[in-house]
Formats: sequence, C-alpha cells, structure tokens
Amino acid sequence: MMRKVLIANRGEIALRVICACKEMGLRTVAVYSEADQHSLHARFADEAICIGPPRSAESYLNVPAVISAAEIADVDAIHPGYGLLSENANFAEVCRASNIKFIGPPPEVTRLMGEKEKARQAMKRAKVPILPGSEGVLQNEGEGLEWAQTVGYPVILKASAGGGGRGMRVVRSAEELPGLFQAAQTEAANAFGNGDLYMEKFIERPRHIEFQVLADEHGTAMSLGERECSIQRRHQKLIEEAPSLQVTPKMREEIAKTLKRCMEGVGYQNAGTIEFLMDEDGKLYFIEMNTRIQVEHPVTEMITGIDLVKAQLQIAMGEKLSSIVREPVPMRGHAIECRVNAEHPEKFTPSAGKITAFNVPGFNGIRVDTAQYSEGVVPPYYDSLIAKVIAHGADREEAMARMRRALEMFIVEGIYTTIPLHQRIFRDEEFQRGEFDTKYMERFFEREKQRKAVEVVGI
Ligand code: MV4
Repeated sequence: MMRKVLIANRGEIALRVICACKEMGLRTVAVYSEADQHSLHARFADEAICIGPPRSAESYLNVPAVISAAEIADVDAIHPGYGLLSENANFAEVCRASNIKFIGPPPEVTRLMGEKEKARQAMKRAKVPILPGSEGVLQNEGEGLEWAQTVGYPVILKASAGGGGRGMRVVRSAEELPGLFQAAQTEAANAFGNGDLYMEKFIERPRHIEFQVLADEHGTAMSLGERECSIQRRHQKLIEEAPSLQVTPKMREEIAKTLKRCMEGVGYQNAGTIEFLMDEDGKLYFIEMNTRIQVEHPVTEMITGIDLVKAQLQIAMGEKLSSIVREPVPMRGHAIECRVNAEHPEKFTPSAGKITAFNVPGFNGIRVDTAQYSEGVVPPYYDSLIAKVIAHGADREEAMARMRRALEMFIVEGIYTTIPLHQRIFRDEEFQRGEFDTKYMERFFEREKQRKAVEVVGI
C-alpha cells in the first residue's frame, strides 16, 4: 500500500511531484533546508520537515537526515526527483533496508548504468548501436594506443565513473595520447575516486538525442519517443524539444523495439532516459543512460499526453504499464522547453537574491513549471534553474511563436535570468531552421560578437 510519499528534493521538481501526488490522492511530505523555509514545496506539501543547514551536503544530500524524516513522518515511499540523491544506488539500498519504497529503478540497475563502460557493454549485448571503441576499461595507455589504432583518430577518452561531460579528453593523434590519458585518469581518480577510462570514436559535431523509457515491475518496458537536447552550454542544457526533426518514424519505431528488449533484459524499472549521439550521417549511437526523471520530461508529456511523474508513482505502486499507458502512444504536435536560470547574462554566474516582481505567462499552449513567486528568494546554494517554460503547438512554428510571446510576457525582476538569452536564440535563423548540433551555442555567441563589432565600427 502506498498512501504517503516523501519528496527528497526542492524547487520546481519537488512541486511537480507534489502536484502528481495530490492528483492521485497521496499524502505528501516535503523536506527542506534552513534556506528553503519559505519555499513553495514546503508550503504545499501536507507536512514539511526541516532536515538541516542550507548547504546540500548537510541537508538534501544527507542520507541519515532524509531517512530520519521519512521514518518520523511514516512514509511508504520516497521520490528523489532529479540530481541530489536520485542516482545514488547506496541511498536506494538504504531505502530498501528501511522498508521504504524508492521511486526509481532497483539499486543494482542504477549501479550498472552509473558505470558508463559497463552500461555501454550491456547495451552492445542487447544490440543497441554503440560507437566504435574499447571493450571494457583501458588497463594502461598502451592499450589506449592499440584501440585508437583500430578505431582511428580522433578518439575521446571518458571516465567510466563520470558522465554528463566530466572527465573527458579528445585525442587527435598518437603523440598526444599518453599525456591526455594520464591527465584524464588523474582527474577521474580525484573527482570520482575511480580512474577507470574507456575510449570511443570522437564525433566532431554531434546532436544530442535522448529517448524516454518507462518500465513496470512486471517485466514490461516501452519507449515514449525522443527529445532533441543539442542546445547546451558547458554541458548544461538550455533548450529541449520533442520530437526531433531528424528522427524519422521508422528510426523511432526501430529504436523503440530495441530499447524495449534492452530495458526488459536488464530488469529496468520506472522512468529512465537513454542518451544517444547522432553523427553527421544521421546515425544514432548510445552513450549513456540516466536512471531518473529528467528536467526536460515535460516536452515528452506535452506531445504524448502522458503524465510521467504520475506514471512513476503508479509503477511504484505495482501497476502494469498496460493499465498506465494506452497504445499506440500519440505524438501530437511539437513541444519546446526553455530552462530559465537565475544567472548573470555575461558572466554566467549564479544570480541569487530576492525576486521583486514575477509574472508567469500562460494562455494557449504554454506551461510553466516553477516553484518561484514574487517576493520569493533564490538562495545561492543550489542549481540556478528557477523555471521551465514549455510551449506546445500543432507544429514547430506554432510552438516557437508561442514561446516567443511567453518569454516576452515572463517578468522576473530583482535577479538576472536567462530569459533575454532565450529571446535572442528564438530570433536566430539557425535555431529557427532547426539546424543545430552541440556546438550551436559557441557559434551563436560568435555571431553575436561579430554583429556587435560591426555596430561599433558603424557599418
Ligand atoms: C561525445 C562527444 C563526441 N564523441 N562522445 C558530453 C556529455 C556526455 N554525456 C557525452 N558528451 C560527449 N560525448 C563521442 N564519442 C561529444 C560530447 C559532447 C556533448 C554531448 C552531448 C551534448 C553536449 C556535448 C557538448 C560537448 C561534447
């Protein structure tokens, strides 16, 4: 029986989970740090428990504090949201030992996917296409040189315990390999306590495309289509959309079949995301898996009509996928999400402070996921995401038009945000044509610099 859920997170995702629980008649327990005393997630939950000082390490990441709150409130389950404890297999194990349902996959699967090279080999066995590269971790730089010979330069060295772009090195020739191998190994050992490296063929201008999956606890999995996430800066996504203009119905169907078999094979449960790179020829290759609900899940919700967080809860309650999702899953129209971050427009540094005015856009086809409000405070301790604006339209043109007017009507005063940056991107022709890859933002800023230089000279 599941009647009460603790949300081990903060900000918009904590509120998002609270919304799903309320709709399902589940009682909610928020945990909050001393910096989040006046936050909406604490306010709208049925109960709220302070778990420690502002710094995440002492509150939201403090496993004994979170578990104590869960035991005091006598909850049946914990939803971890994204980030924080969401992909921590040890935390899921502590939940299991405490007889609390962790809303996510079993710790064994989280652990497998957290070891990127093991995940890669598991995908390969399940016939999911992977990039040419090493088989298993590289024992030494000599083995690295051998694999690079086989694969052909350029190659990329990645930390097996890394992910999300941390601890990677692009290697363009045999001469540079030993130095970069040492550097990557040392960096990985220091950052993750594990220096294991693996190698892949390097794709110069990839697109980042990911597939949403759901799997129940009875051995059934399914894919809910893809999201295009190439527009990012310093490995932080800025804009995501669904569907991808580059993925044909035939590709989508084929990947769905493969992922279903693969997820059922590894015993996956709950929501997950499979990340792919698309090369210049439009071919997709698995790179890593995220075993959590993602920031950008709303774009999939908008086009499929499926409430993914509600699905997570239903799966955790033991419901079958066939009773949660009606097939065939529709792919209706186009959805785009802008991540609104509180940050300085030039320095890109977090912009904390009090919000003095806040007008949230709405009307046709606009959804805004936020836990902010006028007179609310953005603390300096956490990630800078303060809102997600999601536009849905019959096609990409309509979604873009709706996003433009929503960004214009989104008023945030008192702190800096990325809203002006998003407005400039939506005026950019390359973006409008949908012709981008993971290097898009570099080109975008370069174009802006050129334009400014021309203005100064007075041409
Ligand atoms: C790559 C790559 C090119 N070739 N792997 C960065 C994040 C991590 N999840 C994987 N990443 C990359 N892996 C090969 N074989 C380029 C990147 C990459 C990237 C990927 C997705 C989104 C943005 C990116 C920005 C820079 C590099």
